[in-house]
Amino acid sequence: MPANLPPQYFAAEKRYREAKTPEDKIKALEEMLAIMPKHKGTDKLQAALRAKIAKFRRIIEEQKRTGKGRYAFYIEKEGAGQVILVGAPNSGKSLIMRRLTNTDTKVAPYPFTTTGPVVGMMEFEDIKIQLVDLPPLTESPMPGLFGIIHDSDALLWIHDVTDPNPIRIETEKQQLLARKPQDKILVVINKVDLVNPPSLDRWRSLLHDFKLHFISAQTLQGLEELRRMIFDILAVIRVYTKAPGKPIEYSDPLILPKGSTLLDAAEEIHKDFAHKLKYARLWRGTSIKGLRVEKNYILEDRDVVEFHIK
Ligand SMILES: Nc1nc2c(ncn2[C@@H]2O[C@H](COP(=O)(O)OP(=O)(O)OP(=O)(O)O)[C@@H](O)[C@H]2O)c(=O)[nH]1
Ligand SMILES: [Mg+2]
Repeated sequence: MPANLPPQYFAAEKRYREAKTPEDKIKALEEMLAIMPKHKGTDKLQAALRAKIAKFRRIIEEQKRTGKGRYAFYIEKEGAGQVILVGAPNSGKSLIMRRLTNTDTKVAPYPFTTTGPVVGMMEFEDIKIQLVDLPPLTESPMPGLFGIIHDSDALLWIHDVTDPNPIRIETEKQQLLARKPQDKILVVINKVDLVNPPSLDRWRSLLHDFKLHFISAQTLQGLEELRRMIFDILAVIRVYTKAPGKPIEYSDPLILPKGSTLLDAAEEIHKDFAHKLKYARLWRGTSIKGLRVEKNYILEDRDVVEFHIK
């Protein structure tokens, strides 16, 4: 890696790593090429970038020819995390999606209504979480569906409350657990307006080892709590930053995995920044005000940090 690449190069490189579609990969690679100083020392790197661009162009061509492929359903992540709605035909995935995101994914009283991924953003307090509505989970689901499930950050596993079929549930459970750890799956039992509360115990015993939530997308019962539970299943925290003597930056908080340290937060901003970090002052709720904390300090959701650098 040749030295003296400008910081913009690394920003573009980050976009390249995070890009989910071959089109976006190419865009970021082209930016990296444009930013890079052109001299003998960067010849090899230039050639490597051009080879990568060519590779992604071939992938696009391939997709056009076959009309599908691994990259056909790559969904670029946006917001604080990507959460997928999966479940049997007609369980109410699309209506839940509409209620939470205001996207106009089609809802209909017959199965197999949704035929491809539909992406939308759900607001939760001061952040947005990406939701993806999918065609139903069946014995032979849409090609690429399992790839999307695998690549996501968490799953909402939706059921129609009137269909507590143990065989279907077991089949779906195997399909999902092969691709996502159990603590990243939230079970949502929908259409509770159609049954009496005592019948919900059946579901509690069928899925006792999962986090469970009962809703009606029709009457909106349980939907607001669902937003909070979706945030919780992502297992991330929001961290607000401020510079010494400046006000707190309340928009666009850093999103970090639970358990992240002060140093992780600094690295999320920039590698160089993390190198320069000395300590920080921390504000937390009404209890902690301007406490000096060191690099290995574990942050919590809604912490405010003021970075002090060398
Ligand atoms: N009574 C009642 N009906 C609901 C509820 N949620 C969804 N429905 C109805 O159930 C039917 C199926 O809803 P969809 O949202 O299209 O179901 P889906 O899971 O997206 O279906 P596919 O795309 O085919 O997999 C529609 O007629 C909805 O109006 C609910 O909470 N209560
Ligand atoms: Mg649907």
